[in-house]
Amino acid sequence: MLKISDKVLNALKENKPVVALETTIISHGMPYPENINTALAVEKVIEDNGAIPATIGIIDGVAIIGMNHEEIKQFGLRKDIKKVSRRDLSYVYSNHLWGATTVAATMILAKQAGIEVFVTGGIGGVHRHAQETFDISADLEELAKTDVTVVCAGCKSILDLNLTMEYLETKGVPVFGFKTHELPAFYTSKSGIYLEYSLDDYSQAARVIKEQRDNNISNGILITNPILKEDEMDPQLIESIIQKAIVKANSLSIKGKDITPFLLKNIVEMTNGESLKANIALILNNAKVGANIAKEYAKIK
Ligand code: PSU
Ligand code: MN
Repeated sequence: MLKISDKVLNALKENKPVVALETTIISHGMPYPENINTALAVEKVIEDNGAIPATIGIIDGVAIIGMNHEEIKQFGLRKDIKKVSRRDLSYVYSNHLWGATTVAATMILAKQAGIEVFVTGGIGGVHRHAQETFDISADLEELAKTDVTVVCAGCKSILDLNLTMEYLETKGVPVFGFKTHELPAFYTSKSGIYLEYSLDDYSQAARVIKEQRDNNISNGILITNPILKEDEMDPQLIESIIQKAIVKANSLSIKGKDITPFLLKNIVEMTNGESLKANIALILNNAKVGANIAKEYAKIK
């Protein structure tokens, strides 16, 4: 069912640290050519930090664990790639389509391949006004049931971060700040939301993962790693742009799976690429942290 690259397969057999990466961020999350350059740069950071990257997506209906550079480039170029979350998997498999996996679908495939640590930029969450729209990302449901650790820069404030935290609490998902007690808000390091648990270093993160798995507490773990100070955006600027993007999405009746890509694209345009720069910087930083957590976990698991 899965096509695991030789490199990733060998690494898994030898208990070397492997880090999963998603493809929706390439096909639907960033413009060309930054999408491809970033995906390749993220892989390089993971390698430079001593782990093996496994970019995950679906090619002609086959789930690939560990894409080569040519395949990654295709995800940045092709226009016929579906955004694939849990519910889309069987359709895309059975119709031999190309699918870019979201956080949710990447978690499913990482788990199936035996990969514990997954690095991304930001996860989906509870959208603003979800009380009326019911728009809650399937990423949260996946964190509630799939045994994978997701390293991200928190949630984008296109979402309602307070509601997202409540949802994760209800679902029993442990949320950690990496060297912080404040939930990062993707483009900025601060959200005003207190996190009870902060991880001081990579080995503490690895020990948490080990306890979760050894005790069969079956669900995901969320590690939030704040964007670096020098890469942060002005909180007021980004908030006003997010509000404008949401108004535009509503006025065009954008719905369902199209909302997040629409907002991301419009935010990049309205910030003249400044948000893209922040996005790239934070994911490279997450790659470093995730690779080192995977390395520590491989030592003790
Ligand atoms: N946030 C980003 N970039 C992204 C996404 C979210 O900053 O590319 C993508 C991820 O793949 C995530 C998905 O899993 O959007 C969530 O989509 P939705 O809100 O439709 O669940
Ligand atoms: Mn949604």
